[in-house]
Amino acid sequence: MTVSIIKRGLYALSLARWRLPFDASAHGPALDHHLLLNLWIILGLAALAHLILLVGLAARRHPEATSWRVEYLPLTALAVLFAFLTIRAERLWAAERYTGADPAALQVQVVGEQFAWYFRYPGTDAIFGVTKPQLIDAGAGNSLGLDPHDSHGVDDIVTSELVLPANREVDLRLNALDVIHGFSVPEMRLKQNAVPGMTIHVHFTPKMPGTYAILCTQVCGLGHYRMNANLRVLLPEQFASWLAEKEKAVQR
Ligand SMILES: [Cu+2]
Repeated sequence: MTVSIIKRGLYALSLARWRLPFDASAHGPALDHHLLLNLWIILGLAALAHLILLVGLAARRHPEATSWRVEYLPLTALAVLFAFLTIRAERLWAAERYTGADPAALQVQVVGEQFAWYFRYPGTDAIFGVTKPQLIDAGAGNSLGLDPHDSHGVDDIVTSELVLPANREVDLRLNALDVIHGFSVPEMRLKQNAVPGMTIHVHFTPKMPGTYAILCTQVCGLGHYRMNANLRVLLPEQFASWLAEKEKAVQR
């Protein structure tokens, strides 16, 4: 007990808690690099601005000596710099995560509902079955409202944990049943709202096997604090046997 309090205290005082979370996705390092580049540039500019301020305070005033260059050249340089950073960020995040998913990517539906996450795999036919809001009955084990008469839906697998294979692209489709929820996995550098009435695709490739926390980052109601789940990244062969077992259970 005392040891853990001391450990926590040391952690709170150390620099480690300021570091980014562990990076377990293929696209993460490029995003982290860009984020740190932004922070270093801002730090440099903040220092420079204070230096200019101090020099300006100390120097004598010569209003007639100021040139338009003093004002407009730094302004232009800053505009170009921020445009570069913004376009690069847009390419790294918006362009790469939302479009251009591999057609062979693993398809998984992620559904947020007060206050749980559900994950659906399309099963052996690789096609998601039809869902109907009027069929939703969590008590009867049909949290997503799967239509029992739809042949594509009978092999669908619904789980409360997200299980994925390492090194294979995953195409997530995000939905919400009631209010806006925020699907977030810090170690996978993923964060996207799930919005009622919309299907939002996000694709990524997990690299490191392990267990990671899935959080809800929108205050979605009184039980928001307990709206979490696990992402388990397995080796491809472990994932294949996990999926086969789930498929067998569904067909029974
Ligand atoms: Cu939520």
